[in-house]
Amino acid sequence: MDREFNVDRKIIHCDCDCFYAAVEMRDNPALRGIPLAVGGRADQRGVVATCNYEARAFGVHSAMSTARALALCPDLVVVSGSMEKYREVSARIMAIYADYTRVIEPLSLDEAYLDVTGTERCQGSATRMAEEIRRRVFDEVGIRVSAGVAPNKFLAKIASDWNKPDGLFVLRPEQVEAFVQALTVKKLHGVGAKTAEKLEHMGVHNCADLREQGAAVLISRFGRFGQRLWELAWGQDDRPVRTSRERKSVSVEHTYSQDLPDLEACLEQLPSLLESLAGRYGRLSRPADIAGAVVKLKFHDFSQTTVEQATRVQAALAPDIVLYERLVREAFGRGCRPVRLLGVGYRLNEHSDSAQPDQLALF
Ligand code: DCP
Ligand code: MG
Repeated sequence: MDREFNVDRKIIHCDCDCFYAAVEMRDNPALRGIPLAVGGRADQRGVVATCNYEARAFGVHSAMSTARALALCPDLVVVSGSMEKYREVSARIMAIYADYTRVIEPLSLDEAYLDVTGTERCQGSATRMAEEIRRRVFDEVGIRVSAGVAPNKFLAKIASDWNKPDGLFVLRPEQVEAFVQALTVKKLHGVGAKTAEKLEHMGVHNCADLREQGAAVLISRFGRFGQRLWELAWGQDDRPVRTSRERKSVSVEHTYSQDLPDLEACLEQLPSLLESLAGRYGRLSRPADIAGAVVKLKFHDFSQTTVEQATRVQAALAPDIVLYERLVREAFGRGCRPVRLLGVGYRLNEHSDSAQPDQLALF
């Protein structure tokens, strides 16, 4: 039993290269080899959902306004996307993954973890499985997938990004230690620009530096996240690949660098939060019915409150701003103090696959 427990897992993380753009280039040869973005129109305050690598060379990236993207790259071709098509392509790719394991955790349309620990295909070699998967997805679906192979999810995800695009990176258990020590903290999940800067000030650049700080210091500086940092610094991540990832909610939250002083300031932040929420909802790997609207609010003293209201929305064209304003008012009224974090979300129906994806006006 103990031996079983200690067995190294074999996790593959697969992530398609510039997914929406790749689908568009696959279907229209005229779009290949030129800078291409999928997104909304500049004259409608649209944003870039993604762009191909030719466009990235100009500094264009996801979530940038299309107007800004065109300023950086005047020859950029912008096409509106089709979520329906991307869902269909995604399903075909996931079906290939299913030939290798039943333990698949999709994270979005173009990204999934596979636990192939017990798989006998390819003589049990996860590296060969990843190679075969990459080849098959290209031959059978026409899309390039980058893959990472490692003993846990955290490392597999970093690995798939390592040689992107069209790359494979394998981290064998015996290579993990050296790799993690040299790994820059910027690659750690949850370490954004702000945390990276804080760590930089502490003289921490890579995971070896993190270890030197010790768990106590990290926890005192970063709270619960410090504990997580400590684990990551040692390359540890025991999270299982969760198969039936029935999502119960989808949400977006933001911690403000300066507290929002009053209710008005909170309400002002709503439109941009709701826009992100709509984007995130649209990218769920499976369509899901919305059962409720949720607002979370953390006051400057870290006390926190959540308000939820059931709604019967089937598929959201856009989040109902009036409803969210009411929820924010109610949440704020419980504390009437400056606010450091504001979050908005949907509660999802657990057993639903009936939402009409094409009703989602993402672009
Ligand atoms: N997406 C989006 N808005 C964002 C980020 C992503 O609509 N802010 C969509 C478009 C992407 C898809 O999700 O094609 C997958 O997201 P990824 O982050 O995996 O980005 P790409 O697959 O486009 O590029 P990469 O090659 O970096 O994986
Ligand atoms: Mg991708």
